[in-house]
Amino acid sequence: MKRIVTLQDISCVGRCSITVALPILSAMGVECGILPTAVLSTHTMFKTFTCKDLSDQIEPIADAWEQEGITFDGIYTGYLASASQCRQVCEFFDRFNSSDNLILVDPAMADNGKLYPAFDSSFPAEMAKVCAKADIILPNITEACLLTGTPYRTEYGPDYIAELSEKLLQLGCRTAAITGVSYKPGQLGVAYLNKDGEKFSYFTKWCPQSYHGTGDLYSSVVLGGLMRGLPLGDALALAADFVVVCIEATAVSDSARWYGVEFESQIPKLCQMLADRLSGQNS
Ligand code: PXL
Repeated sequence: MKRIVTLQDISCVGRCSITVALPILSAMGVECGILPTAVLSTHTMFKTFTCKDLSDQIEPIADAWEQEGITFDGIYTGYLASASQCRQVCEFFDRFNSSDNLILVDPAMADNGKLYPAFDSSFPAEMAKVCAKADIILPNITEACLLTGTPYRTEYGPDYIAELSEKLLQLGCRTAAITGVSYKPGQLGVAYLNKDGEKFSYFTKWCPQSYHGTGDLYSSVVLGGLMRGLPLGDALALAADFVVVCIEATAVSDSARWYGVEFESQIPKLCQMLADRLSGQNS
């Protein structure tokens, strides 16, 4: 079984970061180690929240893992709380990266043209250094703009996404997959470009509802798919399809959008969708 480690916060309530990554990766048959970077009462979209920074734990935990000879097939980062935490994560990559493991970075810091409230305008430059070390990055369009200093647009065509992708690769990552891309009303999807010039895009239906934490759900499913041996395009498509399933399941309840999506009831479906993609690959 593949073992990954995810470096993100624990938001105790609100279905994001580690409380999404852990159950999703477990369900997909991947051992999920965690390195919690902070503990919050909820994510930062709730009006009131507490936050205990755990930056001082990153190095001793990494030291202990190194002494134990613990290795990871994948290293996955999401929301990071500060510029200095970005630097610590870069050091962690340097220590635990190897020729046959995969670094996936979800630069979770912004959406709808705006940085999350906890960050100031100097933060994207620090996150860009984390992205530089990744095999795959998964920014949404807002994050791609902030990482590359590109003006954010809500109306665009494939040329804009191609320009953003090229600029993201210039940061140093091997593959840039931009999420939340839409060229036609009613469609939403993902588009990637890699260093070899290979391109791929996949679209599913656009859902009118929007919930917190769907980016974290998306990235966790992508990594699970990759660790189970799916090609990147299949992993991105599986994740897109599963997010739609979860949004639709949530939309029938009256759960507030900041509580995230009800992925729990859909885990059997995820296992089936993964099995279908894996068997399609073998046939
Ligand atoms: O879903 C991204 C995320 C993760 N963790 C925390 C957050 C957010 C987004 O706002 O606040 C603490």
